[in-house]
Amino acid sequence: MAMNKKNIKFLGVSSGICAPTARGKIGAELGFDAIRAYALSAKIPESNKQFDARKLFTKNYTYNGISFQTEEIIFAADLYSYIKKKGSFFNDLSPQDKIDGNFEFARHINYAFEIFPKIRDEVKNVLQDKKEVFPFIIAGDHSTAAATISGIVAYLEEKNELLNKDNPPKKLGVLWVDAHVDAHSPYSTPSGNLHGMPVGMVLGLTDNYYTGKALSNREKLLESIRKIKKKTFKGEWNKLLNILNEEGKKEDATPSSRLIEPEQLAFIGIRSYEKHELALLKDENIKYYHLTRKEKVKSGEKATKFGQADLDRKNNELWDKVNPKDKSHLRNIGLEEACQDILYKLKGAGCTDLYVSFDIDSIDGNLVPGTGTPEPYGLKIKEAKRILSYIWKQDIVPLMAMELVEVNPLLDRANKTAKVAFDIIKTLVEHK
Ligand SMILES: [Mn+2]
Repeated sequence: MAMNKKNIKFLGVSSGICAPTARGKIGAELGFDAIRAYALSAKIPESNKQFDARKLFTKNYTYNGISFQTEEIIFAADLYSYIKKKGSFFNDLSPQDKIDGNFEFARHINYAFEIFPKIRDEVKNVLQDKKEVFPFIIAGDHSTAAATISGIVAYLEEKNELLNKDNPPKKLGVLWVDAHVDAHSPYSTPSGNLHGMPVGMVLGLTDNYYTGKALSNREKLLESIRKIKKKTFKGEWNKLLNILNEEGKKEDATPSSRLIEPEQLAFIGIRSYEKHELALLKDENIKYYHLTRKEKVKSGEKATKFGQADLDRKNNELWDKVNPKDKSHLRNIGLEEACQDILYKLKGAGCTDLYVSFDIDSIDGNLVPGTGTPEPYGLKIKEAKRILSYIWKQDIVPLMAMELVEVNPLLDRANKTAKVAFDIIKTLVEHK
């Protein structure tokens, strides 16, 4: 049995402060509104048998035998009143960080403390609905994925308690479709942005995974600051991990467990990552299919920095150079084959249900300029749809929930990225 599509509930999680706001990139909290605005401006269909995009995110809409509902958990306005209360969004940083200026190890973690429990509880509530609802989360910055996974895991754990002992326990598999690995923690982050840490949160990372010595000058500098600041961020990070494990009330508790084990996790589309993240993937034997890493692509033109030249390029074929011997390169295996391979590995690890976290930046940055950290050489839109169609249809590890994140209309051009996001969501409606 593939995914249950009878009742789909869109959950709006409009948070955006944990993306790189320091560079003026606030705006991911408006992603859901941009997608919805695009849908609302669609043409009126000629007959009422046709799909009516204008109705998809209204209170209740039925099409093709599927009922759609929309519920908002976190609003963009919540973030703005939080900032208003603080006076400025930099005012929730610790005093030491404000003295030091631009760098902090878990920026705006106080906002995560506020919204994560709400997201976790509501995701769990929706899953407990007797009508068997499929949650489709449309979120802003990627950090909240950890709260979503926390809600799903809590739901599965409760279900396991009620299960007859002869039944195999429910176990979550997580497929991360993203340009980035998002597996940092304050112990390794180069930016301090929590949207690069949701994988680190669900794996409960409390150490820098990289043990080698090949650090850049900047990394060496950060390491020395990290040593001084560890006392501050350790407590805050542990508090966040404990919130995710529903033990948020114990202030100084050490994180009791990981939400998922590395074997329950896999990646598609990654092409921008730090040493620490790669070390984690290799050491923990985590399955991944990557695309071309930008630094390795050089043919006359500098491709190390994502710039206007990348945005203007019509396609990435010339640049997407593939080493044919690289067995983990997505282009050497094929999309469906990669998905199948990942799903059998997750199934082998005992996973019974799948969650897909789809970051819009998994798609080529040329095609989705409206996102905080666009990366070139990504998936084509058709490829992203093929991956998701395959995931929706398959019954190796059936899909129980998914999310789409990181649309930022303030960085977009004429709502282009919201249109891509909407087209991807629409695939779900059309999919037979
Ligand atoms: Mn991401």
